[in-house]
Amino acid sequence: MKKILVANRGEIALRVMKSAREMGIKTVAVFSDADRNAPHVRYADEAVNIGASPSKESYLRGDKIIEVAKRLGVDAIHPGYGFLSENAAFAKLVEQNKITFIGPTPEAIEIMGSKLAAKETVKKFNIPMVPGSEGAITDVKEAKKLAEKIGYPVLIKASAGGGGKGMRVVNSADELEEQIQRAQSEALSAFGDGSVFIEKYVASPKHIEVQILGDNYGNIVYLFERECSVQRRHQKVVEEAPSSCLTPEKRKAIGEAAVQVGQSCAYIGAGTVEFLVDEQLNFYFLEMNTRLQVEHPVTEMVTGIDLVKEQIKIARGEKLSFTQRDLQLRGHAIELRVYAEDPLNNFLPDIGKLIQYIKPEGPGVRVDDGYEEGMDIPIYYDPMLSKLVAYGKDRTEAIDRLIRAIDSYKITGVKNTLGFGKFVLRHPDFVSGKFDTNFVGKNFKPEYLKSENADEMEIAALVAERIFSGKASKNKNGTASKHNNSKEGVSNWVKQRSSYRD
Ligand code: MV4
Repeated sequence: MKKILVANRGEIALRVMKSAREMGIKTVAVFSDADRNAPHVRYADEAVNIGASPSKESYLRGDKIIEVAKRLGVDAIHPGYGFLSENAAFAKLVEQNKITFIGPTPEAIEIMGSKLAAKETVKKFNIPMVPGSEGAITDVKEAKKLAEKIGYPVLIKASAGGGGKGMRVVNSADELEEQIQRAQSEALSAFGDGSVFIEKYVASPKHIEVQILGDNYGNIVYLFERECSVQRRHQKVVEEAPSSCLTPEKRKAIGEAAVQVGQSCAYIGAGTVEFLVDEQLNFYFLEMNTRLQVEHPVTEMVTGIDLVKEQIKIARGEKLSFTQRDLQLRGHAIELRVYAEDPLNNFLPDIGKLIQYIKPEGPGVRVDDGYEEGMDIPIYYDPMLSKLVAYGKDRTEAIDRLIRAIDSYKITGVKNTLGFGKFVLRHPDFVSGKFDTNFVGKNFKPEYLKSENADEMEIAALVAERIFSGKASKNKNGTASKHNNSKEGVSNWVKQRSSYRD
């Protein structure tokens, strides 16, 4: 493998090219009009414009990308995440053109792209799954019986849905029929597949996913888990490895379950198996993502393994060079996704010129990004500016380093979520590890980021932190007060320094 085309943009295109370069492999960038001057274009050995700015006319044009690959004598295509990464037809077309697809087989992509097919495939392996319907709902009466049996609330999910799209919570039998019909017609128009199914609704789950790697010889290992519960409307905000809620025994059990999910579809390459974890630490298989994920760096930092290199080696036909026993967790890593969004205005994407862009540095800090000072942030793509990752010997050191990095990250010109990230990292429930997927909805109010006086709020923050960690004053009942949303007290344990935003 001498030359790889990266069918992506931004930070992940750069990330992939860096590993390729370390391996002595030449790189080809493709780019849209909006990305003409993007760093991934300059970093690559060759770069080709593949069309207009909208993704549909460029990064989603599999036909054009393959044409470029053939013209430039490319050996393999890495799809990154998003765009064509989980498109089975594209993976197939790549292989039909005698180019290596750096990823799983089209068959595995296809199976795991359907939640129903995934559950069906995994069933033979005794993987715990949330109680629910077998197959798509075809008969409302039967669905009602089942819902009665598993107990309300139930959740209706679209088989082809992803990232929470097409999900509906149903609280009682009299809503069920209407909600099923709505979900079906919505799924049909959104995904071209109207199949929906029901599951018992787990009200306050944690979201934990397991990284796996499989080679062409049937070897599959797990690279431990990532805790991804801190998310806002299905957009992940903070991810960490390992999860502070798992015991070594649970970690092994969930890891081995993930490997079995991989075995169920003869998985090759890097993949992620998603689980819901309830308050009793029962875990349930949700779905599998057949790509390299955004949050892969935290796994790299705690395992010391370069996941992109492993993907490339596997695609070259090499055997995994390590076994499960060789893999060890070391330290703790936390990633903050920095978005060009305005937390004070419902996280509306913000575009414009990056007037100042100065990255944090220092021990244990990694920044994966795809923009530079002076660049325009285009409106056409995902608003993620960068991933700020901190590593420490333990969780406390990782948090401290990440906050230190946030404080020295200078971004002006576009509104961003650095201050929001600091809010999360300093929140007592985050610090204590007592959080689930409801964390942001339950705890965040935009007022917490608003202040005229940064210094004053820094002090308020410190005081609040002490109160909530139980180190200082107790309330009248003699108990350290749990979170309250009043303006005085907590309201601003986080105050972003005014330099974060313009
Ligand atoms: C669930 C659930 C509760 N009960 N399934 C959301 C995205 C999709 N991958 C699965 N999701 C969920 N499935 C049952 N039976 C709650 C969620 C969920 C969620 C899952 C992972 C991460 C964040 C989430 C936020 C809200 C709901």
